[in-house]
Amino acid sequence: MTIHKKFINQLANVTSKAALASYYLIGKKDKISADKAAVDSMRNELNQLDINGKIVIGEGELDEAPMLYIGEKIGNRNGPEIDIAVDPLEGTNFAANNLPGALSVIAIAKKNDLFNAPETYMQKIATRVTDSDVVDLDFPIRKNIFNLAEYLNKKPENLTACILDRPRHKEIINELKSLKVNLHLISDGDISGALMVTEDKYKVDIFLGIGGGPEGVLAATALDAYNCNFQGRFLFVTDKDKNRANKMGIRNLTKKYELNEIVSGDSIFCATGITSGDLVSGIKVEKDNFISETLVTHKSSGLKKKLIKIINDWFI
Ligand code: VTB
Repeated sequence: MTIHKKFINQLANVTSKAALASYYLIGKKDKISADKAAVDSMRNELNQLDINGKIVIGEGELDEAPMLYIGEKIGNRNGPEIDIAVDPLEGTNFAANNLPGALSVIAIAKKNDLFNAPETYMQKIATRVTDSDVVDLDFPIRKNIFNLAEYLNKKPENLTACILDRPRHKEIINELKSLKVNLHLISDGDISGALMVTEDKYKVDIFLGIGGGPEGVLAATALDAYNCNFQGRFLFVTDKDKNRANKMGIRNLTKKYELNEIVSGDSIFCATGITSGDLVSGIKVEKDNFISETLVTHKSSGLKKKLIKIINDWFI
């Protein structure tokens, strides 16, 4: 089943309004309020859509998140059964500190086509290479870099790798440095990081490292529309993580997931800029209007473009 095109515009409205809701809190040093504003807006807007939706990736489990929690039913029930992944404010630090790259993100697929991801870390790798056996989550870094260099007809020192700047990545970063690979280190926001491999203009050849599992699933949805490659492995470390995985029906806790096991079938992805970043511009104010920019992908129609929307203040 393909997802009707009408949802493209509707979802871009949902993320645009969520982005505007947290835009008012940019630079206020208050991550929680900025997140809450985006969550409230997104939930309100989603509930008006003609869908029979379920949140499969959201703000957490019911006991920790009262809104947009995993399993919450959403929409007015008059429409197709849809699984929804949301990150109403991706990059809470960016928004709170008025830094580039805060986004409001959503992805939808037909019921059961989107992986029901727990709130754990995920080991990830993404490139534009679709041939198998060139880049793999389980290959040593060195092998991935040499294979990728050969495949792209470049030298390792002409490759760029994007990775979250975290102590847990010390070894990977040192290995990349020893191979003379250029680094694009990001402080947060690894949905954008992963999407840097989609187009030449971002000058990133490979994205890798450990980040949020939910962010991995959201990124995979857009990467699928760009025909890029993504692999992910959830990291279930604590007993709580393992129990959650069990409850979700995940039996093999160390499984490496291919992109199409994370998102199968058709999907729509929307990411609206709150503050301007690599991917999209942030909310702009012009006279009485707010202007938003949203990166939209729709797998089945091959759509990959940026939508500009004018949102009137009284709309929210
Ligand atoms: C990433 C990134 C997020 O968390 O998933 C990261 O996309 C992973 O967690 O923007 P740590 O911060 O614990 O490394 C964020 O940076 C914040 O949610």
